[in-house]
Amino acid sequence: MNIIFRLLSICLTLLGLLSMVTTQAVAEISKITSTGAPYTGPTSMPWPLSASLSDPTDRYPHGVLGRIPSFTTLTVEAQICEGCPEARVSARLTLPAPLVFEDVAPRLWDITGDGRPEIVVVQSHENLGARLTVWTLRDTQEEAAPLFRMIAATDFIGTRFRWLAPFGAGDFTGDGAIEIAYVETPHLGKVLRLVGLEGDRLVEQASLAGVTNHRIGEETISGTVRSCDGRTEAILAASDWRRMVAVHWQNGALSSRDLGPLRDVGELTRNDSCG
Ligand SMILES: [Ca+2]
Repeated sequence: MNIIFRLLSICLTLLGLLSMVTTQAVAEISKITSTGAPYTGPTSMPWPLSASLSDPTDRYPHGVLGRIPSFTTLTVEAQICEGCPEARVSARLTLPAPLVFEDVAPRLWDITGDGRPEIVVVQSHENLGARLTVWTLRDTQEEAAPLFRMIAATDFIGTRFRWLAPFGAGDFTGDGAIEIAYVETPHLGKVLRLVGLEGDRLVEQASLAGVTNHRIGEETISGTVRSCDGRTEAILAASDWRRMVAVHWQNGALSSRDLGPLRDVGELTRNDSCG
């Protein structure tokens, strides 16, 4: 009898340890499942094709995105390698509390500069508000390997119900590295921030106050990053939404110029031709 109790106790302890490991791991990784025949070619770095959010939750009821709720699941469809006609895979990542995805949609942007897209998405913490995260899919050669990896993130803003709105990426500072552009607290502080990859962090390279790209209830994020005469610039609304401005890097800082009255919010996204 005593031996049975001991065995039971050992089993329960092992189960407990296993569930702790699983809970910790779920935030960062997710198993990839193949929907086609196994790919046996020379390369197996997944190439992201599309990304979406699903599994709405009401545990972070911020509600600034109109009918778009917070989500717990990120799904990325990918090819096993660039140009492979088949062997598509679908990777899913589900966030545990206190984290959610709070975004209009994930973006496929190349942040590392190697041509392969990363996944850029806003994540929010129930007590600390939003942060920007960048994800990649890992090599699938390791059998049943977890495939999502967060390669970098900003700090959380630090306060519940504070959000940020990414709208583009490009080499603003001319050093060859890519910066992601977002407006932090577009309804309150209205600060443009450019962040670049430094190790496993997104580090601020420049900022400018007095611009914005989202109003409470809108289900899209406005603003454009464009390249004109070799110069990368951001098109945004002035903080009062009456003027349109272009922001570019000049003499070691961000500088803005007026582009005229803003009649329609759609102009901020359509304005991707130079002039
Ligand atoms: Ca890349």
